[in-house]
Amino acid sequence: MKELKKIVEVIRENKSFFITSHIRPDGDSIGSQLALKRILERLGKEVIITNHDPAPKIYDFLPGKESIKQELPKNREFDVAFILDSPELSRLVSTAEIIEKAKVIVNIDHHLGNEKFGKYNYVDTEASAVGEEIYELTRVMGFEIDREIALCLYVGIFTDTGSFRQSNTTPRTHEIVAHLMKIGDLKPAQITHQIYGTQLPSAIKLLSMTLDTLERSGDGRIAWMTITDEMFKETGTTKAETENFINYVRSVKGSEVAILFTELAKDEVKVSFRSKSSADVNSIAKIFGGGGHLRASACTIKGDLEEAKRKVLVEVEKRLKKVYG
Ligand SMILES: [Mn+2]
Repeated sequence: MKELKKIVEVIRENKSFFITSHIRPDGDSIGSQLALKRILERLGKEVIITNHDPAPKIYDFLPGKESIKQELPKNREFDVAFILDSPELSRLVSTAEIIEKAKVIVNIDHHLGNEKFGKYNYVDTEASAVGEEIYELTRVMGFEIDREIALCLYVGIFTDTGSFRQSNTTPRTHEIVAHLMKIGDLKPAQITHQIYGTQLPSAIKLLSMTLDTLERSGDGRIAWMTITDEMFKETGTTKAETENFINYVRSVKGSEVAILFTELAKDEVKVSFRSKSSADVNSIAKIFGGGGHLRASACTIKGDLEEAKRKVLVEVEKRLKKVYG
């Protein structure tokens, strides 16, 4: 609360703002950045959003999305840089250099192990999404949310909670969402359709190929699927189209840890984890330089795909042994 009040002061006292978030942005990073931009603009501030990667096409319906740039503005300084949904600066990649060009850094995040790199750090690991935190910020500011902001925040919370199915969904999440729905006259069925009902046939082809790779450990507690670089090439798809794939692994009966291995490039493997039990996948991802939340985390491993899989599976086995003996 104290930190939030400080951030409100920072907003009041400054004029130019830069907003960024992590590589391969998801619904929460896009939604919360656009909501914050609109809040600041309505207060008469100058705002620029830059991300390392473009936003997935499924978020094209979000108001202001076309304003998100990939190139850092040249020869520019900002009063304040907001860094959203990113536990560490290295996750920003190309936009990290903004740190040297802004007088004040504000860090708003909900990941475990956030490095508190800002002058002000609003890090709430109980928040389901940064969308929730931006909502709380507007409450402290006494700022009236409009339809566009409500939609952006809703999408952030909706996607980061896995459509309100994951364990990070709290009573507060539903209170906030109920309020957003009322203010924005939001239609959940329509939004769900826009995010999950507009897949290109090529993405479905990739999904079908990916489902075919399902493997399980002997006891069935670990389930995993693999997407190779070859599969992306064959279907003409990109990583942006795989956001929902991990949920298919998660849905396998008896699986307690679900893993999706994605070959991002030759010798670069992204590993996404979901846990349905008490197995803490944040600590597993941490072994490989990643992190996230207790039941949802990720890391990127440099090296051969098969080698990465073997290493990860050994660690997951070890963790599960600790839980079950
Ligand atoms: Mn998030």
